[in-house]
Amino acid sequence: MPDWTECLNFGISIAKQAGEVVLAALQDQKDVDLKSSPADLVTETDQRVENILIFEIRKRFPHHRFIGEESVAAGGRVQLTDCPTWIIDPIDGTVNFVHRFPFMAVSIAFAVNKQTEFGIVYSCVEDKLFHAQRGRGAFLNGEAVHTSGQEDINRCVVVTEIGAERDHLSLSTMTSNIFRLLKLPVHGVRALGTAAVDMCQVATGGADAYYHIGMHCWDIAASAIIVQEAGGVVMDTDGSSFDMMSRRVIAASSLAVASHIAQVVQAFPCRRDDDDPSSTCGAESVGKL
Ligand code: LIP
Repeated sequence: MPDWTECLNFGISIAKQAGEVVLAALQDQKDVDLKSSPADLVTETDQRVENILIFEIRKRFPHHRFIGEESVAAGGRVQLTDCPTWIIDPIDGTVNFVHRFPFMAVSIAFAVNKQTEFGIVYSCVEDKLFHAQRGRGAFLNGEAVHTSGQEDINRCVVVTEIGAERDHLSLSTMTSNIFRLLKLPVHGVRALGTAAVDMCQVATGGADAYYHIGMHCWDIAASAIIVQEAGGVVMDTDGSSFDMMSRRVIAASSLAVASHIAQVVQAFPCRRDDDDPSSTCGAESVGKL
C-alpha cells in the first residue's frame, strides 16, 4: 500500500507558498475577466497561482497529472484517471478576492485510482490550514478536528452558496431551497463565498451541514475528504453516493442531517465536470444532458 505522506507534506508546503502570493496580491488593483457568468470571475493571480502550483508539483513529480480550475477554463478537459492526480483551485473564492472579502482558500486534493488520498485547504487570510489524509483524521493547523455530530436538523447551522449562476431556473431553485430550510426551521443559513472554507466549517463543528449545486470538483475535492476524516458524511444532494464530478454535494455532521437535507433541497440540471469543459447549469444545460 503506497504511502502518500511525502506528497501531502509537499502539498502543504506549496499551499502555504501559494497563499502568500494570494495575500501579496490582495491589496493590488485587479484586472478581472468573466467566465461562465457576470458573477464567475477570474484574475491574473488565479492563473499565476495555478501555474506556480503545477510547475512546482510537475518539477517534483513529473508523471503526475492535473485538474486545475484555470487550466480547464483555458480549454483543458476534466479527466480523472487512475494516475496520481492533483485537483487544484488556486483561489477558491475569487469574488471575495476581488472584493477583499476576507475568506478565500488555496484548495489542493490528490487522488490515485480515482480515490482521494488527501485534501488541503489553506484559508490564507485567516491563516488556517485544514488538511486530511485518508484514514488518518482531519486537522486544522495541526490540531485534530471533528464535526459537531449534530443529528437534529432543527438545531443546525447550514452553509450553502448561491454560486455564479444567474439564470432564473438556478436562482429560483437555490432561493427556494434556502426558504424551505429556514421554514423547517434550522438555526441559521450562512455563506462565506468559498465552497472549500464553507465545508471546512462542517469539519470543525462550526457549522453542521453544507450543500451546494453547481460548484466544480476543484471547489470541493479537498474539503470533502477533510469532512469525511473529521467524522462527517458527504453525499450527493439526491442522497446517493458522493461523486465529485456531479456538481452536487451535501456535507454534514451526521447521516441523519445529511439525509434530511437531501429530502428538502432540489437540484437544477448541471452538466458534469467530466462531461464537457464548458460545464453549464440551469436553463442553459436543460436538454443537453
Ligand atoms: C467559487 C465557489 C463558491 C461559489 C462560487 C465559485 P471559485 O469558486 O467556491 O462556493 O459560490 O460561485 O464557484 O470560482 O472562486 O474558485
